[in-house]
Amino acid sequence: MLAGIYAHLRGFFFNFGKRSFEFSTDRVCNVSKGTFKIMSKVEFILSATNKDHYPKTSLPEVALFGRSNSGKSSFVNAFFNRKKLAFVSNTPGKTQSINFFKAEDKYVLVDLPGYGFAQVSKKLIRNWSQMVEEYIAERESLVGALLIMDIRRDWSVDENLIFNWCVENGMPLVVLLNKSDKLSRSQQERRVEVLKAQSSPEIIFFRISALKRMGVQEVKEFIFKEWINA
Ligand SMILES: Nc1nc2c(ncn2[C@@H]2O[C@H](COP(=O)(O)OP(=O)(O)O)[C@@H](O)[C@H]2O)c(=O)[nH]1
Ligand SMILES: [Mg+2]
Repeated sequence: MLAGIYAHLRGFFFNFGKRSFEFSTDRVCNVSKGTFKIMSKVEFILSATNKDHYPKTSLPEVALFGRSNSGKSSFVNAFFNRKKLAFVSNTPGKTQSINFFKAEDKYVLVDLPGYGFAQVSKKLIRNWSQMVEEYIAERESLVGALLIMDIRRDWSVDENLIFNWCVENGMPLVVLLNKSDKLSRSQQERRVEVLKAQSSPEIIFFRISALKRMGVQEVKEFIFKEWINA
């Protein structure tokens, strides 16, 4: 039977119907209905609020931006196939920090603090922009940035600010249009056109659903192919 093949695949996780077997969580695979997907090995490195605390690694880094409630935490969890990895609260008023996650021992996914709380003070907004801008400008190992948005929201001055930081620092930006499950396929396509027109023709858009874990694997493959192994 299928279960017999697990023994020599150290670190693999198989899902057979409702039963699952986990081994060292090194690398995770999913076998269900004939599909076979490789998930991520992940390790939380640390949280930092300024450059003195960034981890001393030489691995390439991919930054993740997102408005609060866009599904950034859900995306991090989907990305690493975990339930509660992105545990750091984004509650307004709480100290925000930059969270570093090592992926596949090959690169680091950097979860930047969320932006766009309606009720936060000017001081918190200033803290956010200083922290994030410092990271973008100072971090030499940064190879690309992901910006996660609710597909139903328009491009705003906040997204434009992030886009401009990326342009100034020569950083490629990819936009992940999350919550695509809320729209029909044709509505999604229409939203991509609208957002392209509102932003810049240079930007690549992915339609994803962190909730349904759709499109996440494609994002990973893109990162690997274009930014890590390039
Ligand atoms: N329908 C749908 N809801 C989502 C999706 N991703 C996140 N959400 C929901 O959006 C809300 C905010 O998600 P969260 O990950 O906490 O967002 P964050 O504030 O950006 O970290 C939660 O209620 C999630 O369940 C998605 O792809 N589809
Ligand atoms: Mg969050």
